[in-house]
Amino acid sequence: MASGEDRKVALLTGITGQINYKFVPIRLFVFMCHVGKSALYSVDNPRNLNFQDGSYLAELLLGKGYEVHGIIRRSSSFNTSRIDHLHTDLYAHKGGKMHLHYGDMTDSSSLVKLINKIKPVEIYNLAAQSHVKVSFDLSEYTAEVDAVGTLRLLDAIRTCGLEKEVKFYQASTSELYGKVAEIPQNEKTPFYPRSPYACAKLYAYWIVVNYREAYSMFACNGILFNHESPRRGETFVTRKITREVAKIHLGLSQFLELGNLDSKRDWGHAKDYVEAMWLMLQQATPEDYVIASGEMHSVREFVLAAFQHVGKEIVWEGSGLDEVGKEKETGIVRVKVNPRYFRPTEVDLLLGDSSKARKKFNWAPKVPFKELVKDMMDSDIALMKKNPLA
Ligand code: NDP
Ligand code: GDR
Repeated sequence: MASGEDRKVALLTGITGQINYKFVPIRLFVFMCHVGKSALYSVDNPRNLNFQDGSYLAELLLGKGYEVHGIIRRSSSFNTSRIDHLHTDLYAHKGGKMHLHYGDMTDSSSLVKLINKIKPVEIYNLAAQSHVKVSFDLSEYTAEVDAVGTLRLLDAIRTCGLEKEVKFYQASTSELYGKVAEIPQNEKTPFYPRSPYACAKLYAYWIVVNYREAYSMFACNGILFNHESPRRGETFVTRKITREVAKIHLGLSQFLELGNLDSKRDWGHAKDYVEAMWLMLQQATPEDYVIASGEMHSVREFVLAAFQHVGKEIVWEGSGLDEVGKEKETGIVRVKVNPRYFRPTEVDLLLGDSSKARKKFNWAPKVPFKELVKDMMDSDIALMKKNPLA
């Protein structure tokens, strides 16, 4: 094995999150490591085309010469042809530098075995049950994966005796701020989680801080605000909107149903945000950083921008559950409110202040809001044209 200095091996959990299509439809959970340059990550749900952060991060690392290892979950509907493609496509693998392994955040022994075998120098923990609304239904499972899973991974590093070698990235979240105490939110803003998901991520945040202090581990929390892309999961609000508006534009659907139109988010592009993950692990000392665009928009504004992209102007009528969005020109109802999408406790607004990251490692988002909407709309229109049943 090459010395720690020359190795570039990354292990990624959550590698099937927002993955690249050309990479193959796989969600990656990534642990990261690097031999000569290698990384390990975990990929789940190979059947699914929407793999966000893991896919973009894997691309970035492969481009930097890493050996990337991704962890994937076993699924009953495993699509072997897609996995075969992932394993055989030299372009996707950049000359065989990408490797997929079965593992799971709920299975300590799989984590220990993989870390011991791969000996990564960087580990990116992106794996999570990441849907806020679903976490109210699957609260125990969410804690198992998002909270205890993070502890398992940190302990697996220690079990392998690699706590002084490995740099660890934790996918923390703006959801930690929840019921916000101040605007904008930075690294010093107090947390007030508002969902089982956010509570689980709060545990993960603090266990990362604790292991950093207790065992001098190089472990960082990236407190990332919402980031989206054409690879975003279909049940998150931005992608749900762009998919449905694309269908309406092509005459494949009449309207879309949403929950709270007034919640506000700080939305950026996932591609920009994975770069910040990597940059955090290249600093001299391990610290926690907010990553955000610094711009806030409501769900309602996202809807308007998506329709505007296909030349439709929406006007709002009524209020509460009776509110609808009508196409100005024709009067056709295009948006309805459905209470099934409301959450028991909502996060009303999030706006990040990422000046620490901007100062410390010169990070800045490149894709503004309008361009993000355009990227997602163009991609979904192309997707629906190719496969109207997608
Ligand atoms: P996704 O939901 O798209 O991806 C989550 C990944 O975790 C998938 O690959 C999923 O695999 C995997 N996973 C879920 N459960 C397990 C498990 N038990 N064992 C192993 N892997 C598992 O999320 P994103 O890519 O959008 O986000 C990546 C991470 O960043 C998540 O931790 C999320 O909570 C966090 N985050 C995301 C933000 C965002 O705006 N996107 C903002 C802040 C934080 P499978 O495909 O099999 O389900
Ligand atoms: P969020 O993202 O909860 O911020 O978590 P999501 O896109 O699910 O919701 C954003 C806001 O939109 C409102 N909303 C709807 N949401 C969904 N999913 N579906 C709807 O129909 C709908 N209508 C309105 C929501 O109530 C909410 O206010 C995401 C995830 O990626 C987390 O893992 C991550 O930690 C945070 O972003 C930062």
